[in-house]
Amino acid sequence: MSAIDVGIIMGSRSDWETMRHAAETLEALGVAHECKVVSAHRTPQRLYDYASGAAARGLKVIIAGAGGAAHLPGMAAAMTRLPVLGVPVESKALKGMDSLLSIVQMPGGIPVGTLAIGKPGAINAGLLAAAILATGDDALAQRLDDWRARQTQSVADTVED
Ligand code: RP5
Repeated sequence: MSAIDVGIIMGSRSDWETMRHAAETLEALGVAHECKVVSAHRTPQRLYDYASGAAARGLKVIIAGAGGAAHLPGMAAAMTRLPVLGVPVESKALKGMDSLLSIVQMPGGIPVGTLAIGKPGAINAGLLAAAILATGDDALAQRLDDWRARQTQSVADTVED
């Protein structure tokens, strides 16, 4: 059984600038994870092997980020019963609207939990993965509560410096 709970996959090395925010969020919460480049169209066999073997390896959640014709999260979700969280990476041509729509518009039957475009989506994918895992992990639940409390405390109630 793997000690890694969350698999972060992305369609290209160029997605890392966005997806590293998911990894950093999981790091801050003490969630064991791995990060891999897995392209649905450039490395289809790698995607098949990764997604179809994920549950047996002990992964519990997959975060998949992709840009443009972002079929990676949906293809991954088709090959595993694990929850798949999709992060639309901002594209040059259409600012990530293409990524968002191609990830969020899954036909009924194979869900992908779709987050916001870019960095906010990557951060929230990390938080949502942690929240899913925290339903069965009291220590992680406490770390997530503490993280949220620190965020609350960091918000000043004044606009003055
Ligand atoms: C997608 O194509 C990737 O997810 C990436 O967002 C986009 C562009 O990839 P590169 O041309 O930068 O490798 O597969």
